[in-house]
Amino acid sequence: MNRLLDRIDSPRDLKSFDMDQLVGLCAEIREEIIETVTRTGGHLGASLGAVELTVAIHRVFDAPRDRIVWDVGHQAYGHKLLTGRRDRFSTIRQYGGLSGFPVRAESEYDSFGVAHAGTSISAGLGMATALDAQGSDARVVCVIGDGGLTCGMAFEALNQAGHLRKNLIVILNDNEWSISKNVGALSTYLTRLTSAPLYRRLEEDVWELLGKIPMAGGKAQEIAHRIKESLKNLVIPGVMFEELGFKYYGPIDGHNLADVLKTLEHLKHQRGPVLVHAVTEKGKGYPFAPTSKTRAHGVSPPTDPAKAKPSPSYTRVFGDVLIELGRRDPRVVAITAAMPDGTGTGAFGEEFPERFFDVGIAEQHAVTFAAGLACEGLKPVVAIYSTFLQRAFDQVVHDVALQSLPVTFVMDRGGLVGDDGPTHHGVFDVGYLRMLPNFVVMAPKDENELRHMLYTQLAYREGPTALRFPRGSGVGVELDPVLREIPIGRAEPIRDGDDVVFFALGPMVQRCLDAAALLEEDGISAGVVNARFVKPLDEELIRQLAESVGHLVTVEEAQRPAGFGSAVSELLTDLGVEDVRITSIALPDEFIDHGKPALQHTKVGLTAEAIAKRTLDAVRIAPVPETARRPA
Ligand SMILES: Cc1ncc(C[n+]2csc(CCOP(=O)(O)OP(=O)(O)O)c2C)c(N)n1
Repeated sequence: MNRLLDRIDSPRDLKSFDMDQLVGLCAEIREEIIETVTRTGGHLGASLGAVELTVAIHRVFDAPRDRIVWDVGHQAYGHKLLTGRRDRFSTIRQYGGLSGFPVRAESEYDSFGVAHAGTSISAGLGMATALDAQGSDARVVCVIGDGGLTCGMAFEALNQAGHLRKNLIVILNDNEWSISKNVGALSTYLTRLTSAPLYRRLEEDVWELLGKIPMAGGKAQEIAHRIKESLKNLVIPGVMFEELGFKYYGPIDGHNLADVLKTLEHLKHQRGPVLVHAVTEKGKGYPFAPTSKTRAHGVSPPTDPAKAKPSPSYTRVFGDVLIELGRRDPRVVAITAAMPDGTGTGAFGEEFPERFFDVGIAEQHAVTFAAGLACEGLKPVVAIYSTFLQRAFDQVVHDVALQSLPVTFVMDRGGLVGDDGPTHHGVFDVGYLRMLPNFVVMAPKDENELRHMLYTQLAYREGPTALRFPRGSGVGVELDPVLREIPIGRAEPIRDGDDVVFFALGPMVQRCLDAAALLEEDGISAGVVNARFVKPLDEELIRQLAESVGHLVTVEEAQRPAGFGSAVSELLTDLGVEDVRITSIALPDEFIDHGKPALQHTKVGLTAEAIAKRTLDAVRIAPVPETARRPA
């Protein structure tokens, strides 16, 4: 096969391409992305929408000397194809293969690691400032979506960039879509900018004019600039970016390669901060994108039709019970940070539009907004992925916990998430929430318990509560018809055992039941307790079992430092319980690579077999002496 793409081992190779070849290259990149990603699964829509921008950036700038900083990084598949990773592209998001996001350790062309939104302008500004200080004239190009621009930190960065006036090029890739349709006043504003035909035409005229008038002492440029300023204000009252100190170019058609190239060539030599507003179409070239609710933001690999239909996901069960509880109590309101579908809250929003808030990619604001709602007697449910709540830690501490406001946090993707990898694992939440005074933190053993827990959270008015559940299908258990409150801080003993007792958190309960069955074959009698609560702990039960059995094994899919196991150890120390052995099975103090969840669980020792083996070793190495045990 004689593809243009196969001639590109580094961006240098596309410098010699003529315009027809560049256009052909764009088509091939699209084809390659669609062909591969519909097989492997991954972020499709964003990368397809950014193909021409990617080719133009690599044509005009000299990466890696010039720094390209992607926001979120899910649109960088084309960039990976052009920067020496074409041969490994089919391994994307698979264990040992390419990451689905830019990673500094993966390539010198990935100038900044990313996957959470809104970081590009801050990182780019830092680089531009450092390069300037070192006397380098290397350029920094940040590419941020209209969704990413709803992040508070993107504005914090614009604010400083307009003030510092370093050379920084920001490309705003505006496709009007976040994961779902972008929302908010900023989105409306961008639409106004892009649908102001008079301004666009006049802008082009001024551009032309600038090219034609001989630059006599900068006078013509100055006049043209003044014309441009006044015309602009005629149509759009103050282009916000210009007010913030950026030179604003656009809107341009982000799929018109010639236009994009011309604009970037022009800007390459501009001084100070500039922003190019490129209008693109998310999912461009993928036939199913226009009818997809998310413009093909992400696609899953094809499923095996022979496989049994999976049980409904935890997300789905949560979304359903939220609606049920919303029907019962008009004070229940739901908040998402740009992820109505991902968090399962979209259906609640359709039924109760006035009680549903998509705040944009603004987790910090989401949390403090919820705090305000709680102050006035509403029952806000912040539905969020565990990994994204990290961004709002201070808001959780300062605005919610400190004032003990009854905000309900529901954290999806608690635990290892698979193909998205370390940027998306929800493994720190147990640690960062259990340390906070006033918080109740819980994890259900299955989707049925999840429903009771949400009911419990909304009934609890004394302070904030957090619930964490894993990505993916539930266990497949029956759902109780009647919801009930679970006593706060009460664990659930499930299986008796004389030699050792598992204290398991969330989905690890089932894993420990399987491990207990395996241990029985080795003559070890293992009990299992569904811990339910990370905070407050069931002191009485922990003390009693520590004293009667003498060996507790805590099992959690969260970081070991500061995790649930640490909490149990701290408690036993505080209670002065001696002669007890504690084995803590949790995630190691490292970032876990992307790959399939089953493989990740094997790697970290969280399969039933690994849990059983670890426990057997612990029991055999030093059995608890009979004398250390007291009757229950
Ligand atoms: C802090 C944070 N919150 C949520 C997400 C989940 N997320 C991934 S991509 C995305 C939408 C990004 O929209 P935009 O920047 O416009 O890029 P597009 O996908 O439209 O190209 C969201 C909300 C994230 N990556 N980071």
